[in-house]
Amino acid sequence: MTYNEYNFDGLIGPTHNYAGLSFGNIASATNAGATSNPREAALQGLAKMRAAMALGLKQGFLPPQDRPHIRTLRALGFAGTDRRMIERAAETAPELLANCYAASSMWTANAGTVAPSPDTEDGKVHFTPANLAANFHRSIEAETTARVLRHIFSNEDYFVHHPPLPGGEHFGDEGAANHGRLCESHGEGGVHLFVYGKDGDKFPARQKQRASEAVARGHLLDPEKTVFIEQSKTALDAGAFHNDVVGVANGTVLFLHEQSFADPAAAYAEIRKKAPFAEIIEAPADKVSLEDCIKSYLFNSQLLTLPADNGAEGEMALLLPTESEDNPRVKAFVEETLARNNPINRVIYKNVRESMRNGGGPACLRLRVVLSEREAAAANSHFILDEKKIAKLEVWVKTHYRDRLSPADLKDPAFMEESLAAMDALTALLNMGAFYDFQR
Ligand code: SUG
Repeated sequence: MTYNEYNFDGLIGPTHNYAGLSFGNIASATNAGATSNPREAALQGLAKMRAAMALGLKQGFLPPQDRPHIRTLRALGFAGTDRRMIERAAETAPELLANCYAASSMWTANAGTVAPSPDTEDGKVHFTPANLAANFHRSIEAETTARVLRHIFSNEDYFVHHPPLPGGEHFGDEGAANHGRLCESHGEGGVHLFVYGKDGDKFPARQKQRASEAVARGHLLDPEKTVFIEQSKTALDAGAFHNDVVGVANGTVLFLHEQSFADPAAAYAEIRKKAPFAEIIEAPADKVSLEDCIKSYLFNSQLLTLPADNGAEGEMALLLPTESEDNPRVKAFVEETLARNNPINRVIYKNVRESMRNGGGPACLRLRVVLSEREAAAANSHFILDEKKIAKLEVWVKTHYRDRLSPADLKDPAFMEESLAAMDALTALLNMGAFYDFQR
């Protein structure tokens, strides 16, 4: 049986804006109040998906969520018609309105954690949507994310869906952004790395240890094949609000900054014991500082195993944001990594600047799902891309999206109607029925 990694990218929604909602995420804070370009954001995202497909890789997507989230506004005490609620929220609680408008479901690395079937005791693919309890605007995503994942992976013979973890911040879970899998090939049993944090001096840790443990338990992973690692507070306080800002795992390779983990020697020893094939490639701080990592998103790269017919067996490519190319120290380190004897042999720089300005790089924009051919055939094909489907999504974006959006525009009820009309058109395009809360 052949297994492939599918990257499910978030299709960026029509309300993409810069509201400065994420404490500890430096890009989000720096760009608060700036004017965004939702149209360009979505097209940049689709161009990245196309670039991965051009490498011969499998590509899927998760649809955006319905924003503004009217049901949340109602739950917060706003009443009357939808238009009236927007007006009242704009007048009395503009910050709540901004939270209900966030297009943050685009960062599907935070949609949930996935365990592929070769690793689970029951031989099924397990999904746990992230509760994203650390930030209000993100916590709104969990329920719809759960619905999306069940919609795409509906066949119970192959897929198991757990609910988001209970308990809010006590079990704060940010999904695959703090999770990696090492394996000799996608279809062989893997070793799961779960990275959690403890609050730093400046910034709070979003991923809790007991949340990581609960997800591993629910996914029926072998404790001999799981490693729980504490993130370093230095990295957290430098702005690594998710571990995928300072490291990425793929296949046999763990590619990371030397200051990622609280106790790197102990973590590497356990990784090497459980995954003897692991190759750890570290960036030393004297070549690339944490600050450089966080500005350039060097480690928020997609590390992709190229298919056998498009590269030597086991060869890997790094798909990086153009910010990494623009930083001379980071670019030099990438070139040095390519030149060294390791599986990383190719680099592709893509412009995802609209997402980067909210702290989301290439790896944030994708959820990895390893599927056998049979499992892939059981998934909803509307969400697995080919050139024709990408082109249709581009037309949809060009028809419905604005090319300028400022936080003040969110106050206009006409923008709500415009955004929800776009979502109505998308559900028709993807044959989703009355899917979103505003349609029910
Ligand atoms: O959760 N930014 C997101 C970025 C998520 C990046 N994901 C990964 N590292 N995997 C966040 O902080 C900013 C929204 C705003 O400020 O308008 C935001 O939600």
